[in-house]
Amino acid sequence: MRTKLIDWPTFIGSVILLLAVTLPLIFFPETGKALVGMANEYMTSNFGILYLALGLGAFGFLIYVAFSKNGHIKLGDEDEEPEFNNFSWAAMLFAAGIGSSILYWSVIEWVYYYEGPPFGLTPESTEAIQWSTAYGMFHWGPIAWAIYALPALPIAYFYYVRRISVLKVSEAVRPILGDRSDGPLGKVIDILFIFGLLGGAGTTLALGTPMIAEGISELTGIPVSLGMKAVIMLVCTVIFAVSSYAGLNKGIKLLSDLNIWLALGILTFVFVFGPTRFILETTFNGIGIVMDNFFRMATWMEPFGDFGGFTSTGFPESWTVFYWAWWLVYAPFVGLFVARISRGRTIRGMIIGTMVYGTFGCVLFFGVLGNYGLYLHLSGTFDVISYMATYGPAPTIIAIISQLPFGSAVVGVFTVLAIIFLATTFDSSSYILASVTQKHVEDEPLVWNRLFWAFALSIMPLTLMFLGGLETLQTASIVGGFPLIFIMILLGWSFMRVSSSDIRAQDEYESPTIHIQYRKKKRTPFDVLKDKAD
Ligand code: NM2
Repeated sequence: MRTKLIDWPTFIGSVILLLAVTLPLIFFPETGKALVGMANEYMTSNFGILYLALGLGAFGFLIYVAFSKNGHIKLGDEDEEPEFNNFSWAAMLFAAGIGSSILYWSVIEWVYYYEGPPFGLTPESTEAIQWSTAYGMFHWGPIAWAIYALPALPIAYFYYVRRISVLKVSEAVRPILGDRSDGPLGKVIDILFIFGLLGGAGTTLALGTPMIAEGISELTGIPVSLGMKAVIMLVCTVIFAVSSYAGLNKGIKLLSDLNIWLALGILTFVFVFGPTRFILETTFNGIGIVMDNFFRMATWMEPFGDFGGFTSTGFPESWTVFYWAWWLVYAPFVGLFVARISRGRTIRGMIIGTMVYGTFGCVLFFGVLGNYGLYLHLSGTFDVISYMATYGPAPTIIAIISQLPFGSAVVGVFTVLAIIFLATTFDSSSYILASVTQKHVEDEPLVWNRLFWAFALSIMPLTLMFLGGLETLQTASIVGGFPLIFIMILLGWSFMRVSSSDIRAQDEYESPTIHIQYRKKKRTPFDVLKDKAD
């Protein structure tokens, strides 16, 4: 076992922080829950605006970078072809950044908006129906993907342009933090990111497992139990551990390709055998609503609270702020991963690819699966709302899917897809967690390290699921992810600083792609700046 490569302070620090949060939850679940709940409440109600501002800021920033000079920079050698073709790249991006939660929320999210609509509208009203077809796409749309894409900029830049073989968040903020990146501050940044990701992944697992369990129960007739969920989690863990073990090319890419084909298959099936015209029109209409109200949705905070005849609904906190926070805890990981697979692309290609393919994929899911459920309800074929009130979300999702022709077969494929979606998010997470806890990554992170994180990713939520503290962990990770807001700003700033100074230092460059000839010995204005600062 090679242990010299491991960055022990980060590795041990993360494990300690994790135990420090998990163990009290195991021993004092009630108190822990109350405390974390209070922290969450305090944070989302007082700092909700920071999240919304970050989302909008990231969106504007990326569009700016994509069309600026910095966007032309090539990640890799001048004549280098992209390491992965567009299809595999988009498939890996989507499969890593999106887990089984998309199957969960795309089918059912509209129900929540229909029953608890935004802007103080009347539940179940015609306006509520309209918004319910649009809000899901917004929460999984361009702003969300911009949050994902931002960390990829400095990380990819350092990895492929400056060729520093360190895949770490702390490394990517070095231009701003200087040597402090190697000190405690840098470690804290990496540990916070690891903690956030583990919690975010816990949320994914907590949503995905009951849904997979319902699917299996529908197919086999075996009732859902805690034991069954545990077995499912273990099977999923084995699948993604094997994929992570096999590495980027043999495991992760293969599973991602399979994932995309299955997903496209299911979406096409529902589209063709479901209410095709209704799906097309509601999706189109929904896109229009989002475009028309994009900034309104991105900034809506209910500032008037309970005065002046306004009633606060808590909608922005429980949806938009929560979602941005959830995307945020995943963002450094997706950024690290996107950076890793983007060799041979330009910064601009990476940004636009992430935002466009990502949003497009989510729109497909929400448009097809969500509107299919809505159709069942509105047409009176299947009363989704009452079913949901009686049985809860996971059984409702499976019940909606089973209404399709060849219902059981589709439920089968849907369940397999959920498992693969879960696995493709988790294999890349463990791959990245392993990279971050190493001093540097030659080609791929160490195998035992990858496996360690693969198991850590699911053993911990599994334990909490049995003890009932999983929700608390999810909330804790969202709360713990708060500092990531500032880390995101540092990441964006770092990228601009380094890439702009490299561009300035470049004697000549050829449009349209800038190939930075970065040699370690050559002093750039950035180095001069750094020396001055030192
Ligand atoms: N996001 C996309 O479970 C998953 O789909 C992973 C969740 C952040 C809402 C990511």
